[in-house]
Amino acid sequence: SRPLVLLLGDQLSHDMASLRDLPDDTVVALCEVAAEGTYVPHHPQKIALILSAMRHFAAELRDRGHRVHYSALDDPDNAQALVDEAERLAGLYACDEVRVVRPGEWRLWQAMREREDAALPWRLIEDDRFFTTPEAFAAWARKRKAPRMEHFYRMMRQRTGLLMEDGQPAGGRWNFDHDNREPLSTGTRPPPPPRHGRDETTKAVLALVAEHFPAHFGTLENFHWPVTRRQALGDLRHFLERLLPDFGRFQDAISDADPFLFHSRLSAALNLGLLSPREVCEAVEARYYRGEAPLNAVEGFIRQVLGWREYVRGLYWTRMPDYKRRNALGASRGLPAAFWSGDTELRCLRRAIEMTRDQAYAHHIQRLMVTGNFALLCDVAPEALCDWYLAVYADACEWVELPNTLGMVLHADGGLMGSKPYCASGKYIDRMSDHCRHCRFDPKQATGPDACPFNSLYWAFLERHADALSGNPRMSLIYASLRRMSDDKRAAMREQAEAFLARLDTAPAYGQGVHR
Ligand code: FAD
Ligand code: DLZ
Repeated sequence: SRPLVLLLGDQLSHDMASLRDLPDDTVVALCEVAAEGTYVPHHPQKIALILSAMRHFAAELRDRGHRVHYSALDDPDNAQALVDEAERLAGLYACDEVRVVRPGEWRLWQAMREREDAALPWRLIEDDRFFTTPEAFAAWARKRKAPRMEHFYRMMRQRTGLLMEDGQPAGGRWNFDHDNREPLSTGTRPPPPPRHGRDETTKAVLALVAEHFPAHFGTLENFHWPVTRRQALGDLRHFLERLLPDFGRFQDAISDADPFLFHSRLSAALNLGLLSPREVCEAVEARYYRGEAPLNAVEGFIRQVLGWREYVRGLYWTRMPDYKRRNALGASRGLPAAFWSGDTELRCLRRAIEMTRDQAYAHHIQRLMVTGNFALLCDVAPEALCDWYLAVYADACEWVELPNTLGMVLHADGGLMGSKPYCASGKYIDRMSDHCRHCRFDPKQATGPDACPFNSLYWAFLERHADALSGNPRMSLIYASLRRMSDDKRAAMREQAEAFLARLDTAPAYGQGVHR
């Protein structure tokens, strides 16, 4: 056969299954297309990262002797959609099939699968860059009534041997989360992230993105993402040497000034394929055995990559396409307009959105407990919120974004991702961050003009969704507190929340407004 190999923008690994055992002279195609840049309004840094990484990867493939066709965004013949462009190139090079590894999104997978029996057949190949496959995950999940990340993670630890000693978890426990909840102590200054030089390729891409996507939310100024494996390995080294020892204890901390703290910033490089999850986990594990990083940090990190990252992917591929339509709490509000403008008096929310705009990044706790928690408490519709998270982060791919947003944040999957919603009041944000001291609202007040809106929103949310949530054993303490409250207090809180929600501007859906 004479295949055309299509490599997608998040398939930038030299050991991709689609690059193995190729007939001589096979054309490997990478295609920049407008459709992928605009199906949600991606952050300009995310588009620039992907296009620059694709261009660098194409050059590396040529250096390794591959025959590469690179479709640039402004090529006049470009069909501007992945399937159409690949089929155009297959015609151009007289190929008789298109080979591609499973893409990271259902919509593309579906479009490609529909062509498996076409005159020009598409051959879909399994992605083996992960620790597990959707098929193996499905087999594991089938045996369980209620699949839980924790059980999956333990099985994966045993299967990979990561942090295992004679069949037992290192340190005698599977989980060190309770050591990983410190707020940032005064005077702790995390080192700034590495800054990679911008070569001519990256400069050209930054100019192209500025020209083609001028209305997308987000700035390009702080573009420091690694666009090659070499740069990504530099970021990994920086993480191992400078950040990992404190990664655990400050994992849940939030800072008004620092977007990155001790987080690795490796998600984008992992998702594009510049780094493999296995090499990253093994490098982190080695630091523990060399006595260079504590177990709570190392286990905390491996739990995220070997546990959560693989679990959400398994859930995505075994539950789609129905998963995307789940809305267990019946949420229907549009996206708050402040998510695009940053224009809000809630300091924590404003800073998370500003950091997102400036860095195409916010760390996990900001995504979950600030923007996510706010959207949950306001009953924002899953579709509106998912489109936002998919657009604004450099690391966003639907297979990982959707379960985190729809499941973990909004509890819209009825409890598959988390056994209870991660809802919290202003008290949590005050404990974990220094935002409140810069905020005009008081986290200790629940009603009145100076009260932190998170407080009344929190109690009103619990009251509104009591039918769905109060029977949950993990929510029983909190519902007991709600019941102990006087009727007057509950009513005052409800009124305060309703007044806030009535004033909350929502943004027009994508395509009906400008996202700046
Ligand atoms: P670190 O804190 O250094 O964590 C290490 C690594 O663990 C990350 O690089 C990532 O690969 C993995 N990881 C951590 N948490 C998760 C998680 N919950 N699910 C899957 N992997 C995880 N991550 C994405 O890669 N893409 C997304 O589109 C994405 N969307 C999210 C949306 C929401 C609403 C939430 C709450 C989380 C989302 N996450 C997503 C997970 C997590 O927030 C990011 O992986 C993390 O913030 C990336 O920064 P980091 O590399 O510095 O992570
Ligand atoms: C996100 C993205 C963007 C902005 N542009 C491209 C592109 O021009 N060409 C491409 O192959 N991939 C791009 N991507 C990544 C794809 O959207 C990604 O491969 C799918 O979402 C599946 O994960």
